[in-house]
Amino acid sequence: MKKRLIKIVKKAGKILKKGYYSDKSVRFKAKKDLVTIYDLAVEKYLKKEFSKYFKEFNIIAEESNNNSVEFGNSIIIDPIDGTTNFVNQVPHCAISIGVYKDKKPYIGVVYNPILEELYFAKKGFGAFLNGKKISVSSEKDLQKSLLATGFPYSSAENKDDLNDVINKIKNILPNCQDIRRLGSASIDLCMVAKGVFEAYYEMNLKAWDVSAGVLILSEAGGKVTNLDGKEHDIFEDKYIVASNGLIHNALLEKIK
Ligand code: LIP
Repeated sequence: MKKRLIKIVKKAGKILKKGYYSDKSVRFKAKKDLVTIYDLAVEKYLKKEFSKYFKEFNIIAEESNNNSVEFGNSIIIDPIDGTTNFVNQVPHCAISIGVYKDKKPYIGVVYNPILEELYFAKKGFGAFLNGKKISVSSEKDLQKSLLATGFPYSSAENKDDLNDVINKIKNILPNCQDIRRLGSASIDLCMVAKGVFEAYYEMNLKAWDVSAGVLILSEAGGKVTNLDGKEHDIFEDKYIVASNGLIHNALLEKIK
């Protein structure tokens, strides 16, 4: 499956890359949530190829109606994770593909065709960037840790979510080295996996934002939980907290 999957994702990356350097017609799904013709084109291409070659999996995809799709043996697609970056030509945008067998992560691919970076992990076989093994950082001190986060689209209308973001930053910022906001959850998780960031947290993400990144990070030696430190559920949990494992508890204490 690996070879065929990567071949398909790389081809889809050509569509993303063409769009990145072209005029895009942008539509607003919500006040802050964008979609372009390229999100739709990448998704259409991936769905066509996956249903041709991987018939044993159903498909859950960001721009599709997934109401009648039951999560189980599933391929979860985010055609462009970091659409706001894509629209504004910030080079942090990626195709994210999480392959799940019986609801358990099996393969994860995050491909950024602008920077030509392909992250790959298969359960039990480690995590790789362009074929080279990656692992999380060995930093143990939260105060020396570089973190990443994201801001939810709901902050446009939901005051509780907005206040939550601000309060968490108030608690964490004085207690770490600094905080970054790159704008693509799948890439943020991969940045923790390769040891650039010690940790990453965000609220209100969708399964397609993180379905691949969570496996890539755990295969790189990291830890992913919800706010209570329990196993993270990609469909159910409001918060994702992801780290190198070593600063996880210290971060959870500040976040809560
Ligand atoms: C986006 C994320 C981003 C997050 C947004 C959104 P999209 O994904 O990856 O980091 O802050 O809430 O979910 O919508 O570009 O696929």
